[in-house]
Amino acid sequence: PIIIEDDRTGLSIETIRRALLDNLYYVQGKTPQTATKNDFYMALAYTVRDRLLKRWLSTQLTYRKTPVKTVSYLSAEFLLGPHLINNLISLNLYDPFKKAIEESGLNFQELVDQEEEPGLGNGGLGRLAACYMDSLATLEIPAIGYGIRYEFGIFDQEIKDGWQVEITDKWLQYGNPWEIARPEFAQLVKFGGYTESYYDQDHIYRVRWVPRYTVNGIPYDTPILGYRVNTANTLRLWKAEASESFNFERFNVGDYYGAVRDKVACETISKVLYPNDEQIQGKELRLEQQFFFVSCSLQDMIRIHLNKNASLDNFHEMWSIQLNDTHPAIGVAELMRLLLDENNYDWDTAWNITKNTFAYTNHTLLPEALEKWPLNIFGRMLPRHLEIIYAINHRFLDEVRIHYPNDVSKLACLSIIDETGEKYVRMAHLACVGSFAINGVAALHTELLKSDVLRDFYELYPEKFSNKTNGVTPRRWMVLSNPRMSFTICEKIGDSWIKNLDDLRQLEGYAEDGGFRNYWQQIKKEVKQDLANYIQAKLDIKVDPHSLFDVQVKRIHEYKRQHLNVLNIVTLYNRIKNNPNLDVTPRTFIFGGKAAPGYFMAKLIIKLINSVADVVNNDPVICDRIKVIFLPDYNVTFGQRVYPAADISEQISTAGKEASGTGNMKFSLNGALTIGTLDGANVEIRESVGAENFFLFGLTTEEVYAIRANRYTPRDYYNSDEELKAVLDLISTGFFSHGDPNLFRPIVDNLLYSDPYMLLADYRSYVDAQDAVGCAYRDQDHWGRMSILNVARMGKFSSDRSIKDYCNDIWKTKPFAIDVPE
Ligand code: 26Q
Repeated sequence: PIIIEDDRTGLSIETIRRALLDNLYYVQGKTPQTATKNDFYMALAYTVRDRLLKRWLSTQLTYRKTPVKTVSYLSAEFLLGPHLINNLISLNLYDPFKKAIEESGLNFQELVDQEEEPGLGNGGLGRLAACYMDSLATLEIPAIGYGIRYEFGIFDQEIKDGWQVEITDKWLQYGNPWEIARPEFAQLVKFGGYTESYYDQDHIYRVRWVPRYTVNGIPYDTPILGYRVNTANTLRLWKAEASESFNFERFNVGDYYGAVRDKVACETISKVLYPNDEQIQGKELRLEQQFFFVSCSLQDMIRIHLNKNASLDNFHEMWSIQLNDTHPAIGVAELMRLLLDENNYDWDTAWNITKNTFAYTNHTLLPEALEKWPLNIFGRMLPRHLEIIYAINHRFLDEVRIHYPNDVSKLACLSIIDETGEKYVRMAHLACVGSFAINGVAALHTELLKSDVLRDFYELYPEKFSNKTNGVTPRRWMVLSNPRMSFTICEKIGDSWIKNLDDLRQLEGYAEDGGFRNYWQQIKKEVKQDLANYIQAKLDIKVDPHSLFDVQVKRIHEYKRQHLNVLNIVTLYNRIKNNPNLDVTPRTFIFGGKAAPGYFMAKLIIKLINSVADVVNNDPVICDRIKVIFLPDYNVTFGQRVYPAADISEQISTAGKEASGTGNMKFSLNGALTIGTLDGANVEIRESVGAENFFLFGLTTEEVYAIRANRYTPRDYYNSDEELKAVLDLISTGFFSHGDPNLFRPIVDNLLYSDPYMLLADYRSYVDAQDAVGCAYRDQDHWGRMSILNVARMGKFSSDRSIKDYCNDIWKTKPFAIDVPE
């Protein structure tokens, strides 16, 4: 009998080919003769989407009719990266799709490269949210991610004359096949105005908020597939639109133009992602964004809850809301408002529900990154929330007074309102008071939260604190990005490690197998050749895949110390210039990363890297022994290329500054060795892979604190280290700036006269560790062993492990398997 498969669901190569042409015609409105590459990509994406909808709809239907506890992950950022291949891998359809495309006479990679990645995040925090969504689905945990559908994500970076130039990220311009708008679930959000009290029909005192304007939130849903399970969770992102009633008055007085202008104004709320990480300015629009998506999300959860529950009495038993840093912390006050004002709960009941619903993750140790909002801005935009926060604070401080009867200083330290100068709302304090759980993102970070940043809260509520070391998804960061290595691993130990990363441990035995080590290094060489080809194509620079690939990719920030890396490069440069026959291990230094547009020093560091690259790469004496590459526009897509190709991973932040890091994990999982400080998760990575397989350098957190306490004098290091002096002097003379001694003066002066991140104190130790790296690389056999052991011992750093820890210790949620009817 002839079996004809449905175009929308069939999995044979023939059907996929037919479906592709069908979608090209009926969705894109094109025939192959006139279709662009992007048309073909869109048709391909819809063909994949057709094949995942069954799981998504089954999952959502199951959640709707089952009383399961749901995780709600609130995050201002989700840095997803491209969907297409990830979804194919999850569905186990990669091979048939690739074949179908190729048999259609198309270039698979070319179509895949058409996808614009949704860059709806700055860096680590946003990417963590994306890895956690992947693990939640793979572990079959009922979950929903809530955030903002920024029309423009993180800017695209171009390098002009060595400087960063920002370009608007128009990721939606050709349409987004992975999202579905759900205007029927729109929510209204109020802003501004005033509050008034009244007595309701039962003569109970109540407050009503009379807003100055309202904004409509339209949800856009993206399915998040679990790996080879039926679960497909939802990422729901809100877009701001003008509400109907909004410009009523203006219309009534015939001010049509004014009405339209106001309409545009409120649509700016979801226009653009703020491109700052770790250094924040108190911009009103940012607070509007935060309240906008949090209010939409909480109202949406209440809507869903009341679909299957009689009341909100059990809200906290059915939902755990995770606050991804303080960006959504206003949720504490908003849930109180929704319960008190819109659902008529009394304070104590509302507070009991609220404080048993929220949990808060802190991601930073930098004091300047702790969010606080000037009271006047806050009160003008959210008058009712300010009242509620005062009421929360009043009761909280009563509790503090009982705990510390004779200590008024505790009140000022702990208060949600900072009254030391200009008044502020401290968002971390609101999050701590309003949450039942507080966690850091690496063991060291959590200890520093307890002893330092949140010390007073730890003293008051020790039971709320726990550590949840970050993790990354092995699906994207191994299987997808490094298929060569993944196949090699599967050949030896099967594929269980993809879901059970601890199974990588079985590779340990093969580290002793000389043949396997050889093969392992050969694979690495091939991956490095791929990157070399890419660099050749993009930058027209030739790099040698036999050289040591030394990679630092991450946001550009002084605390991450890209400029310490530069000091080492210039040191090597000086050594070769002084001794042209020096036998150095050939190295390619690869940098990537964006600087916040308003962060002068970070932008100057980019210029410095490019200026040093210009000199080093073109000096005949160097003769290609060292190459310096700055790859523009570092993003998830480029990360997928670069982690697999690295030999050495640079994790060189000042101890006590990097909360965790997650790039460190991606490198090590791809067989790179780490040169790093005892900071963030580096500490745990080193413990896991073994100290002998990790290049440690630098001060410890305790030493950093001790030196600071005794006044740090960076000049002493300059005066007592010839090589360091030569490096800083060379930069100062204008050697890398066409003779201009002023260009890099802000960097050199900062190092000599203040050096807040202690580069000079760590310089000698870093350069010596880099020498050890260079030596070690010459013994390829030994290097191969260390590389295999790194991968074999990294199981802990799967985001699956992180999510299981959150589920067991914080959310108390269990997997719920999804049935998909035939
Ligand atoms: C806040 C208010 C206004 C404007 C911007 C912001 C803002 C935005 C993004 C503040 C901070 C961020 C991002 C922080 C971040 O990415 N932190 C990183 O989180 C990772 C995941 O836990 C850690 O691994 C990194 O160590 C930490 O730096």
